[in-house]
Amino acid sequence: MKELPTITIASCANEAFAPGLLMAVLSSFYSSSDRYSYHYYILDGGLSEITKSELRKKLDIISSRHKKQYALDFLVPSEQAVSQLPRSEEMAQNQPGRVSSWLAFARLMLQNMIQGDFAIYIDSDVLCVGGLHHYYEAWDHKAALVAVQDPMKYLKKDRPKGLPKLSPKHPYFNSGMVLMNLTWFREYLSMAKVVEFLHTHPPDQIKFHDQTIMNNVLNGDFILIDKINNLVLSVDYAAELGECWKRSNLHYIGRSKPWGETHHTSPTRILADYIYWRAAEFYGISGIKEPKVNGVGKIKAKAFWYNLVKPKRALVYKKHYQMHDNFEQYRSEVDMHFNAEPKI
Ligand SMILES: [Mn+2]
Repeated sequence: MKELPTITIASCANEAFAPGLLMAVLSSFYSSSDRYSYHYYILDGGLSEITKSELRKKLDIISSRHKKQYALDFLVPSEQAVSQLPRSEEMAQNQPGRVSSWLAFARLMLQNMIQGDFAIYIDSDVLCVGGLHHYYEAWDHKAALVAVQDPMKYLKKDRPKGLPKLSPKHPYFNSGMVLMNLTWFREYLSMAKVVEFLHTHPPDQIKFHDQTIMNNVLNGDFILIDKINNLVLSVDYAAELGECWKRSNLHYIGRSKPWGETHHTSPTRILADYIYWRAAEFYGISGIKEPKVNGVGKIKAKAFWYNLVKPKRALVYKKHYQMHDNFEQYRSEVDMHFNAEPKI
């Protein structure tokens, strides 16, 4: 086979996130350009052998059907590396419901776990339709990071007290899908620096773990790419899904995940959850229920009231209820997309 440039992709999960990991890895491999080969590193937070072999088996299917090349390795951080980080109980106290162990720092630990000068890190709550190669193609081989602006938009909203004031327009990125320049990290944001950051700021000032740390060290100095590359499913960004989902990588932020036992689709996630469910069927990932939604009345009421006080905000809700009103059409587009080829 021809030698292709290799793109390194890393992710991390425990067994509770197994369906999400399967989706993230399989959909990223399937959707990313065949001009590259892909080397996956999975930081293993306690995955079962079944999950690991299922992942390999399905990557093999995609690889042989679509003539794509990949490698897959599972990694576990050393006890020494884990022991430097705050204990899970400490973190759980400040951030109830969030991932609270070394898993939260996985992308920062990567610099010491793999060779090479860069990696695209993806959370295990994403579904790629647009592919990840855009991150690589946007990178100049110098910048510390390539990322998408978070719906929160500006760094001042997640700036720990005591750090120098910044101009209000410094962009803030979402760390769920990022290209990391590992050489830069080894030099300027090593694990020793991460630990120092954790010790010099009170835990309640580090609202989003690694995302807070990376943003506040980088101070806006990174390459921003279009938000479709990491379409964070906030109410605002999700309103645009109807037009852009086929080019997007969807990011299912929030506590309730599409594979969760108690997951209920909210009215602003109907299309996103429908895409996830259909994709799960395509990739043969079990445990995801078909989304059912009601509550479109609530969206219409919000659109009405916002129209009186905040007309710009009203537009977001208007887009959402139009998505409901045209749902049959969207549904058939999604069905067509995932029916175009035999299931994995
Ligand atoms: Mn995430």
